Amino acid sequence: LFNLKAAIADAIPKRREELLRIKKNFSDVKVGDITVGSVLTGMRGNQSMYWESTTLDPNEGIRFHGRTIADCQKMLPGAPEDNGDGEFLPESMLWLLMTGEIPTEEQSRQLTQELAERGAKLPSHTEKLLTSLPRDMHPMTQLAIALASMNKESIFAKKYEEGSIGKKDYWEYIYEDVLNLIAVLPRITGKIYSSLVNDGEPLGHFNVEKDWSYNIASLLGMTVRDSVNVHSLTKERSNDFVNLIRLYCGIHVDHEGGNVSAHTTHLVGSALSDPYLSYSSGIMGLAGPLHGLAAQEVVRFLVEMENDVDSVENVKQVEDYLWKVLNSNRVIPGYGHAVLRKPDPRFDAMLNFTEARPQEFKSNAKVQLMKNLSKIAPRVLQKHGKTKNPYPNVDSASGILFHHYGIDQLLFITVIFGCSRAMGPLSQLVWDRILGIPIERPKSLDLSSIKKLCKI
Ligand code: CMX
Repeated sequence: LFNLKAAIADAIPKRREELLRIKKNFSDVKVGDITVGSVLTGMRGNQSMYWESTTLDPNEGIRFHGRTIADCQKMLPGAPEDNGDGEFLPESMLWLLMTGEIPTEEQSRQLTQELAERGAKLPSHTEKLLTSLPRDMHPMTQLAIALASMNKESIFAKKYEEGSIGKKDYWEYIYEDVLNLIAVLPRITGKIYSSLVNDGEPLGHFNVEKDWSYNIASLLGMTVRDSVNVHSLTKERSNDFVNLIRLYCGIHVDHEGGNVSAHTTHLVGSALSDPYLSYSSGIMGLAGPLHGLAAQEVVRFLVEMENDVDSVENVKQVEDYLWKVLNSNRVIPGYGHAVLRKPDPRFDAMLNFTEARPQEFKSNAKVQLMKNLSKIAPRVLQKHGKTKNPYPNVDSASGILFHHYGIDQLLFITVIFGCSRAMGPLSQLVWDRILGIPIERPKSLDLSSIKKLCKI
């Protein structure tokens, strides 16, 4: 089974049968209690969504079909040219998310090639639309617009409109849209970035022989072979950047179902909006500063703080800076989490990337500040006494590493997050349709119903 679609088709009967059996025999089993507290505080702790591929343990962090980041780094295939030395490919992760199985080298290679072929061209209307957008429109808004415009390409939407498909077949067309959407993300990303820094002129070439992350890097002008080479990276640094994209995109794919971008994609998709509309909505959620936009906010924060302190080693000044932020009722971006209660293992993975390259990062004061902060900020936040999790989340490390290699358009950074996050929620969308998960429609409560429940 070299082809991803065939591998999914192979997994379907057992999964459908399992879910059906549980639905039929165990629907009355209680999952937990919903309290007035959870109704009034963003549904915290309310276990009420089905999610196929990832789960988040408050203490241990994310697992992808039960596998930790370290497991994935050991098991998932990387790019053939790296001979086992590079990071695993996000394509390998996509296979794992979709099938629950670790792909073979051949399967990973085949999926890489399939995505490159599907992504070679951006629809001309989307390209034109992106060209026409104001240069100072936020890059995340541009991404959401580009994705929504591709609804015109949706195979699922066309088939549905024709009335030619039955419920059991929906997934096949959703799958086609999902793969086409993921495939075209390097092109959209490159186009948005070139508008910001190169007057819309391409910064690099799309290479059908190469993997998805390589093409993102190339279209950002960061590879030696295929780019116009605006950043003038050496071959070694360029390879490192490609591997940074692979690592970043490999581990940001999903964080179980309840986070804003994943939940939004799933919710909008449950109305049978096609994957382009669904993920465009997810991107709009990712663009919020308490969620994905924290990636951008952290870089801005580090840049500003570095300017403000005499030295990034000056613990007292860094603490004072943090207190100034907290006392003005702002959050410390990159810290805290709604579910996690320990340091984010995705943060550790990003940190390990820098620690494997001490020469590269040792003279970057902002990277040093990011590392120092991960020790100082938890103490300050604990003293502040509000945050349930005072530790760094993934966003506290990631953006500054892109910045280090020359991606200095701060507002752009979350777009790379948007490339990665497509993989988890859109894999779920395929399985939502396979399993016939119905339209999502929780019940809301008004104040008088809550008062009645509280007997007040
Ligand atoms: N700095 C300052 N205060 C913080 C804080 C932080 N980093 N994290 C939480 N708090 C505050 C909350 O604002 C809340 O204050 P109020 O009681 O005044 O409303 C209080 O501590 C309790 O919050 P919590 O239960 O610990 O956290 P929530 O589940 O409400 O929020 C999150 C989670 C991530 C939104 C919050 O920690 C935050 O704002 N962090 C900074 C932004 C950030 O890094 N977001 C990225 C998260 C990862 C991602 O989704 O990409």
